[in-house]
Amino acid sequence: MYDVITIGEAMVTFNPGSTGPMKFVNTFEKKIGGAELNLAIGCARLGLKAGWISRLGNDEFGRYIQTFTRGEGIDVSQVELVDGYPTSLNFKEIMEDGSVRTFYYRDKSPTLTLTADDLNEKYFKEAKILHLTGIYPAIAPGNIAIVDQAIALAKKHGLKISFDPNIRLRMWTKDEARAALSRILPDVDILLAGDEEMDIIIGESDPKAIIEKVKDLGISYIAIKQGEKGSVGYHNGEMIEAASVKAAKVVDTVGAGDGFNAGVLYGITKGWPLEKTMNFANTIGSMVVGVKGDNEGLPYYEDVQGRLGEIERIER
Ligand code: KDG
Repeated sequence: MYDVITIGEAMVTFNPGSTGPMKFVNTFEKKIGGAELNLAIGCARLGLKAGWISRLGNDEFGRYIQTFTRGEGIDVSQVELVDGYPTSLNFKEIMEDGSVRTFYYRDKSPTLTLTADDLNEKYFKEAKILHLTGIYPAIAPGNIAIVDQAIALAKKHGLKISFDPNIRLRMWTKDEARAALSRILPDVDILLAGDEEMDIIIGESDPKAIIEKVKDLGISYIAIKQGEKGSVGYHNGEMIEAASVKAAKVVDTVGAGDGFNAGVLYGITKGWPLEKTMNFANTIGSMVVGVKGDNEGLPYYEDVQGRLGEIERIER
């Protein structure tokens, strides 16, 4: 049984060897990125069973991502390496304050070869949560049909649907994002969204106003991310404003939201109270920003316990 399954694209991510404008960066480190895969890695490191549905290029980069993912203990039985579609790339620019710009080379994404018929019903039957993002439908308009089929299978087999809009304005316009993502919202059970993203989708950025609007759609678990301001959670009539956890140092903000999401899904899976879940998720977000890379900073469960002071961290 999988705690979480997810669908999406991963890319080889080239992290700059120095901070500052990318045109002056001369060395890059080969890493891996992709919001859905980051989420799966975050869940697996915490101890959940995760599965990833995807397509990679039948090339060295595709094999690298597949091997890495398998090494993280994530099920890759639904990942195929396809000919004629090179594995996508993402180059990152990181400024001194940790802020990031990304430059994608993903126009011929291997995930374009995935069809709705490729979704394996048995896989959905064996899972508890389906996690979706707004990145996958932004790759190509045809992916919306695959998302629809995934939602249909999830509903048929009683999975909870978790959703992070992850709006990437390098991939589509605000109007396109709003049209596609507002269609998904009524099917969502667990919403994990940034306040600015919800402004694009429903025209509200205040967490309380967002919660009021989306709970009427039937979304039962809501976590609104506000970056340095912390997050606001809602479940079963209870609302919690969870203060942000100060990061020791911010070196790379990418992946913090995916880490937060993994923390919320972990808390939900374990049946934790809302407050504990939100603090746990905020703590993970603060740990991710201290490490360069989209998923390298995602902690193991004991690391979070150490950060929360629940266990003693023995250094030597
Ligand atoms: O959430 C982090 C992702 O944005 C990053 O790993 C790369 O998937 C990515 C994207 O499309 O930006």
